Amino acid sequence: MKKVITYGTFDLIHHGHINILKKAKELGDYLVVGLSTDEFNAIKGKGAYHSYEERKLILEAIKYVDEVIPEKNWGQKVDDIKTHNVEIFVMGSDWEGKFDDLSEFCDVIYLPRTEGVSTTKIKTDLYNK
Ligand code: C2G
Repeated sequence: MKKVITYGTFDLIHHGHINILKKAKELGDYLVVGLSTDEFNAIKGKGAYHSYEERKLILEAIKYVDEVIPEKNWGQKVDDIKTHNVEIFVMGSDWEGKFDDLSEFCDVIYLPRTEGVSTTKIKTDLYNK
């Protein structure tokens, strides 16, 4: 079984998130998502509208997602890759190059971001309606 992992906040799930989850799953047989906890989001400087538990429930309902684990810090990725026997690490192209050090442990693949959508844009557009 080829296991894939990706990480993120996945707040206010939109088609950009679905696209990368779909493409990540297509690279293997099993997709693990490292979901940023509320505490880690604070460290990332990202406030999420939905709580970790709510974002986890939504992700687990997505057919491409096989398992959700908490992302608590920047440094856990190597342990996660080893613990979960991950062969492929995937992130959107906005992270291009940032995780190349993980190539010692698994394949590192950056996939094109979906243009024109982001959680921030959704919030802004709704606010300005
Ligand atoms: N994404 C995308 N297209 C968009 C928006 C997001 O492909 N229009 C991708 C991002 O590139 C990322 C994933 O969706 O791979 C999740 O995005 P966020 O929830 O914004 O996650 P982020 O804040 O980038 O956190 O340790 C890594 C971090 O946890 C990543």
